[in-house]
Amino acid sequence: MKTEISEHLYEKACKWMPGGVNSPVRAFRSVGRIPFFVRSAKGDRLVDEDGNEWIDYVCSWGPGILGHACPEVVDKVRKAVSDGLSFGTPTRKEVELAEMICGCMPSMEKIRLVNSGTEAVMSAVRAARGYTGRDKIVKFRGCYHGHSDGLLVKAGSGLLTGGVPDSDGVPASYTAHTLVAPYNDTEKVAEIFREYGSDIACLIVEPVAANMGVVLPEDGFLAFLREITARYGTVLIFDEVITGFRLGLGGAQEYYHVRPDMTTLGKIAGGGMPLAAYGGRREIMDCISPLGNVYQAGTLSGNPIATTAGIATLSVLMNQPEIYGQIAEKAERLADAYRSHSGLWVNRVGSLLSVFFTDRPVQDYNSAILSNVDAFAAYFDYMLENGIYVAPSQFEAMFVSAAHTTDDIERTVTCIRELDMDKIDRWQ
Ligand code: KE4
Repeated sequence: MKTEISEHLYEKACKWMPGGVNSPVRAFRSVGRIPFFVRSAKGDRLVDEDGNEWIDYVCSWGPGILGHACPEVVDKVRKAVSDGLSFGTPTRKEVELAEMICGCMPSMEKIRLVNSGTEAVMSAVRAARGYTGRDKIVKFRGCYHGHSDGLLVKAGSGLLTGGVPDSDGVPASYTAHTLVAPYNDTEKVAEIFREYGSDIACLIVEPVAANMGVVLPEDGFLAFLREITARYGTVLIFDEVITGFRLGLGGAQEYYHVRPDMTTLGKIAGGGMPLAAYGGRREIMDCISPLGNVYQAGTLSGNPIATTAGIATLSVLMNQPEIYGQIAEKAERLADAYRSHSGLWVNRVGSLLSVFFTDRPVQDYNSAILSNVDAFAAYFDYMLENGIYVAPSQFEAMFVSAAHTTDDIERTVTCIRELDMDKIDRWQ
């Protein structure tokens, strides 16, 4: 594998950008490699600056459900750019995209378009606090909701105390109202509500966790969260930045038949362009400026190019809903291959999956971190040497797109089945 150009670019990148990247996970630090620099992508393939080509199972961390440079999307974007890039005024496309999203997710009676998942979550939490007049929020260990201060938290000592910042630069006072529980642990959630229920503005959850690797909600977990939040007048927020339009047009809330009060979206909703959204019950969203007193704004919110990509992407998915069954089948082919090895644990829902290097079930953060990250790094190298790019971290997800060809899936299946677990151990 030639790497000279990527190495040269990385050296320059490190001079101008922290870690040479604009988002930490891209730096490949947890797999101990220098990252490759992508020149172009088409369908299920990435091509880097040295000409290496990979079958891509990261899909830009989820947006690429149709594959890269999907003609139905790129053609529309290409035309849109000739009409101007940004106006800072209302546009027809914002209305069209809002109608499409709210039509797919009826719990989103009103919506606000923003530029990133972080911004969507930060704004949704502010809206929930403004609507309830309460301060505390509940999140789950191992769930990631973007990098806004109050959500960069791990559990404090004991589960009922305020969160401890996960990051430097976040004052402890910014996370004191953030309570953390283990994912899938209804008992601990009930304890938190018994202690703080009347002061909890919102509970935010990834309905399928995908930031500790993919961890599925146990039967009844989401329904329990719906019941207890309703009982205490707490706003239930589903962070569907990953699962939205990934598990189906109605996201995880349709898949698991649980209706949240608010939802955050990103990634697929913008077709890979910087577009995200938050929305929910009308009475909550009407608290948002200029109607209400919860302030939120954005120069490029609802940008005409990003909305074009979002509309085009959702149009393809709405016109070809069979895509969801097809990509789920492809993902199951991969999961089945991983299961052929002892010492691996696979979690999959639809076209979203993770393989963990542990032989024990992975149902929350504490079980996920038992995975052997050195073995994962050796597996990552093996896959890359075989022309296959999976997420460069044990605690990320694998995505399958409509563009993954049968040949590439079968090539990946063969590669997985031929994984030599003994050699992986020696590779560590
Ligand atoms: P962004 O601000 O990165 O657009 O979205 C934040 C976010 C919010 N909620 C969920 C459930 C998310 O998964 C994310 C971001 N996901 C990561 C991948 N695990 C983005 C990749 C990265 O950070 O570079």
